[in-house]
Amino acid sequence: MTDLILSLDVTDRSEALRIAAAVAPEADAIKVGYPLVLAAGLGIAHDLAELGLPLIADFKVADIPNTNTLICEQVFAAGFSAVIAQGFPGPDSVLACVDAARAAGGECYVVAEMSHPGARTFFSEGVPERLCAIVAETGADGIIAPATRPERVRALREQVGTKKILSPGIGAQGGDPAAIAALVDGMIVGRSIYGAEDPAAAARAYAPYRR
Ligand code: NUP
Repeated sequence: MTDLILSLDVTDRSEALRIAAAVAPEADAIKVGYPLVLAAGLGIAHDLAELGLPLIADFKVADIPNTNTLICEQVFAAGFSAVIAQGFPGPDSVLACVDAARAAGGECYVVAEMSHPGARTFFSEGVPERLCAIVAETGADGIIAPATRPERVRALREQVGTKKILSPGIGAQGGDPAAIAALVDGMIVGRSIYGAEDPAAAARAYAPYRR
């Protein structure tokens, strides 16, 4: 049993606010990324924060430490409560995100392994495990791991222990909530909720797997 995190990847401001308000009672957090922020502006974060749910910035921050700090300061000032960073730039870059999160009372998650088919090209051969080591070293709050590959989530759980695992790839990418919910702390679901005719009803379908 786990949290349900709405991935709000729509590119129309009023549609985003309408879907978020409808789904909020059925969800535990909202994740926003480049599609919505580039379309509607960073100010959308303040509007969404009013719904009272944690707000995760999926910007996959992946720069030098100083730039990561500057990015994350803007993220938290905008009203987000957590940020997602890439781990491959190395521990100092991740630590910059973790420090900025801590300074704002927020959280930082690191992508350990991505959910799409092509992710196998570079997120392989021990790399995800090394990224989990960076999570431990920097004190990040947890990882992003693929719902499309539950066996990999199981392996990465051994690496991160009680740190949180948030897992995208359920629904549109083929991941099955029944197979993944018990392994993770958060199910990240986008298209199969926001793309449904009745997003609130689509979100309610995940209720049996929620904490
Ligand atoms: O490995 C990842 N896979 C993934 O799908 C890491 C991510 N952050 N995501 C994001 O999760 C992706 O960018 C999208 O915002 C969401 C999944 O959406 P959907 O496939 O449920 O529509």
